[in-house]
Amino acid sequence: PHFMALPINPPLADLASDADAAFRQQFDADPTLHAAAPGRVNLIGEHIDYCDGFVLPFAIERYIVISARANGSQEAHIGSTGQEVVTLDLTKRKEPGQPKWANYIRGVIRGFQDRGHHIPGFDAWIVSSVPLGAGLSSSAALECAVATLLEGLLDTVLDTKEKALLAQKAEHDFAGVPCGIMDQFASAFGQPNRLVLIDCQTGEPELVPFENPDLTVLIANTMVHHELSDGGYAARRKNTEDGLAQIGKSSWRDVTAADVEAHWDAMGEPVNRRARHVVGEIARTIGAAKALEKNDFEALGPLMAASHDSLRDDFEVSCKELDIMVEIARSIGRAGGVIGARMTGGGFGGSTVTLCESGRASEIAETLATEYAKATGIQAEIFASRPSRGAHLL
Ligand code: GAF
Repeated sequence: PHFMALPINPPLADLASDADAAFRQQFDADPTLHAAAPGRVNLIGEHIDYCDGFVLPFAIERYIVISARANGSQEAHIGSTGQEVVTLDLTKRKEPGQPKWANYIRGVIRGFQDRGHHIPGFDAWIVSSVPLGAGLSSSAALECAVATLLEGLLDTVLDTKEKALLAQKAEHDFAGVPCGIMDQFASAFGQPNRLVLIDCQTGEPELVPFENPDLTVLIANTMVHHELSDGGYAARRKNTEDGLAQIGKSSWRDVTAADVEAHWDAMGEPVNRRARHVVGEIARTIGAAKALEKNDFEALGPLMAASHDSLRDDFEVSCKELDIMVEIARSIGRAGGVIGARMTGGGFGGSTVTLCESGRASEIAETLATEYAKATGIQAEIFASRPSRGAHLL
């Protein structure tokens, strides 16, 4: 049988030439700098990066690419497909403003300004193959791409961790999302054939091999727009802080399932269920990293399933469409080549991640798309990605 081919992830060179063409059109000059940074998918470890947990994302073959050139002025002119060109006065310390999409850029510029850098004027054009609002960290990709561009403009190189933290601060202070470190770390540290296992207590990433060609990671965008700045994310984070305070420990890493039980009534609804998610998900992520190391897929699948169920029932960040997509993957099952499936990223819409056998990947993608369309009337966007290289200058 023939199945629909999975879409090809646009090569970086193609994105760069698209950005160059738009840049020339807009600015009537040739760009001299190119910065790229990827989105990410998370295999497991959700909503625990801000709880000192472990997370297991990787950088995907979907990028934001920026073509740019110094313009000899004190202004940045930045364009992107479908947006008005934004002008930023670089003599001023950047503050959040309008239009909102430029806040990621303002926030990163501010991070460099706070480190004593004077940013020279530049023109830039941004293109993206990271689906927007799909829970695949297009915002972290933009932050890391801008930070990389500024490194190029200033002829300086930040330590990778510092760059990721600068990008995270931009997200906090300029986009209003109190995110953890997962997305910016994945976008900054990603490498081909490597997962970015992050110990969020120490803030140290470990690059873990993920090379088995028989494994494919499918990403299914439910097309339900995910928005983290509307309060749901911040509310979850607050729940976990309240839970930890009730339990009376200084880190979730020291909290056991028995501690959660013992403080169940005192924590009350919904904090107790949030706490159960955190403790369970930390254990599952450690288990999943070990299972992957041993190619133990029989152990991995149930961990991914339990992660999804916990995010749906206890953490309440899934949605009907994510649940449907995951259910379809589950019903294909191990016999049909699916190893595991779950929602990925912050939730409230966005994407699922399905780990499957490569030989069955197109067939599985087709079933996911067809059954999802039948159930919801929505045409999902499904693609595969190998782990890819983090932010860099081209
Ligand atoms: C979003 C956040 F940005 C991350 O820091 C992480 O908390 C994730 O949601 C949930 O795991 O992507």
